[in-house]
Amino acid sequence: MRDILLCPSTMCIDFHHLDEDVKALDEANIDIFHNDVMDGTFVPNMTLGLNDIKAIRKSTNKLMDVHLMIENPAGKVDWFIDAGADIIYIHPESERYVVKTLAHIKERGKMAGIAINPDTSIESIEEMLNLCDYVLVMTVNPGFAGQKFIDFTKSKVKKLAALKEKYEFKIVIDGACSPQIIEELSLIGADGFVLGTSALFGKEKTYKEIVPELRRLA
Ligand code: S6P
Ligand code: MG
Repeated sequence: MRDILLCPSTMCIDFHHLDEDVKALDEANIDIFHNDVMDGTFVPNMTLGLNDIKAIRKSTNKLMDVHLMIENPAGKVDWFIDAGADIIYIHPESERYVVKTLAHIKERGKMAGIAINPDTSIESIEEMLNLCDYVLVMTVNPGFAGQKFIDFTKSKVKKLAALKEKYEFKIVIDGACSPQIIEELSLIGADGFVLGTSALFGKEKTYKEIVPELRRLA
């Protein structure tokens, strides 16, 4: 069994009982809370904001990432670091000076990651891997939970897996991570999975029952 990172997507929580659910996920032994931030421009949706991130931070001491799906995130990463994020993902498609922003995140003592859309080739981001602790591979077009897995993105995971040793980063998969996808992609080098409606939320079973079942798939 390989160790995998299980990262529940907080936009899939019913915010009527946010504190209760974050604590239940924490107790179910998940690894990283995945927080989706959207601006309605880079992606056609809006989800969490700074107040939500701060509220989640108060409910858990686990690692928290923020996945910034916003135009020009450079000037805004500090807001999310100050709100309690440990890992910040930016999209190279959204930013002119990606390397400068990644370096800034690391200078602030946090972990940096890039999130890549299905449109983005691995070749176009290879040099940036020098500054990445994580790479988030989007296996759907970003914006919404509950979408269909885009099959050709698997080849990006394979290409990235071949670069992991050289640059020392972890690969996390975001979008339609079903139990079957977790099993398949962990075999080809994925280190972690964002969990949404495909594997964790809206199910009959409790988080405490589902999380160990997912770990056994890897
Ligand atoms: C959407 C966002 C993701 C989703 C997650 C939902 O663009 O970045 O993090 O919240 O993919 O999971 P699922 O299983 O419903 O697709
Ligand atoms: Mg995400």
